[in-house]
Amino acid sequence: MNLETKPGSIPPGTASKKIVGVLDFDGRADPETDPKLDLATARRIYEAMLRTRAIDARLMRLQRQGRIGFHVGCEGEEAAILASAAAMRDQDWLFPCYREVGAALYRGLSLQTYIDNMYGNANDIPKGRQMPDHVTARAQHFSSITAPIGTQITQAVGFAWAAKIRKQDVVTATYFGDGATSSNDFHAGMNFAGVYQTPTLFLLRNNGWAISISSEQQTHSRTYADKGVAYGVPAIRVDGNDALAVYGVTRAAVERASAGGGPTFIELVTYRTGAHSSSDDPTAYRETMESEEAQKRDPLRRLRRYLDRQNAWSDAEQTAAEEKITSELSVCIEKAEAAPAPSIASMFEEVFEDMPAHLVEQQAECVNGPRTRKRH
Ligand SMILES: Cc1ncc(C[n+]2csc(CCOP(=O)(O)OP(=O)(O)O)c2C)c(N)n1
Ligand SMILES: [Mg+2]
Repeated sequence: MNLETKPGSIPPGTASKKIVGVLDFDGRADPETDPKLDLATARRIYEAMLRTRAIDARLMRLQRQGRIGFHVGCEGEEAAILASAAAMRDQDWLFPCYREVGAALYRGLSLQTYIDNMYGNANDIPKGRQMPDHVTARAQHFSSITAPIGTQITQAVGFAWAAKIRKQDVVTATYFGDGATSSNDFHAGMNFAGVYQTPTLFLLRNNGWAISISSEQQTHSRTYADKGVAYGVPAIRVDGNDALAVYGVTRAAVERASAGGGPTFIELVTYRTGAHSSSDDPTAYRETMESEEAQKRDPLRRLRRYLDRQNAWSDAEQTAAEEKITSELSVCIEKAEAAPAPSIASMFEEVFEDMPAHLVEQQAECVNGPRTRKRH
């Protein structure tokens, strides 16, 4: 038998390994790829990135102080998240992983609503029934964050298919990590989107790690973008730490999907500079040197340098933006800590329009049971 490809050789039909970029490390834009983003939008993206980083730092401190139970942030991945979210139109929907709360805030979710979710208090929309950082923001066209890896991928494809059937001009974008490419939902979503040509953007945040599993352990594919090719979905690799490149590629994919051109798989090549979450210690499985190298690629620094070159940002604006988010956070935290916990009865509510008899019985038993009595 004559196999066309020898074991270990590069198979035909792979995606380009080239990583599309616009900004160099000093914030100079390449005229060939520059999406010529208006400065107001570039500033808005930068401010959102700055805000997201400040929020992450504060929430991690609150977790260390024992005031909240958990936090998962996006340090180092802000451009991948915020520049892509900024490229989506208002009518489009985002189906996030757990690192994209900044995108919901960018779309108008109130900081108080997010902080209430971090505390799981009575004002939290899911009433403490979700983990912290698992917000829900329907008004912002941002689906509820789900904890199981990959489930948002099929949700995004189904939503896009429904929009296509109804002839609505809606594009969906789903964010997921490199680890999620090993999930069943990734296969189901990619295959369905390819066959039915749904208007869906697959935004893979390749941050190099799935908790402690490196990309080398995750896949034997040459690149993650190759996985798009396997499903007949056009795939492109982008520097995920380069806000302008992320914006330009995402916007082009939205326009193609909106015009009936089907899905796009975008591999956002980035790096998770922090821990996976507040429950993780990355020094147990990776060298710190690697993280230091990543600091040089910091997405905030690169966009700031670009803005500086256009005289579109100043140190005074930086300080003002940092002070604003610090005080906004203090107000929201104080309110969230003063709010009561959700009632025990609420555990049973908001699932069924008419609560079935067995739940009515269980609710009564629970509210009259020992959990509602004062601790002795
Ligand atoms: C179905 C499922 N399996 C396992 C987990 C536990 N888990 C939480 S995060 C994570 C790693 C995900 O890595 P990746 O997709 O690369 O996303 P990243 O955290 O790097 O953004 C795992 C395995 C889970 N939440 N759901
Ligand atoms: Mg990852």
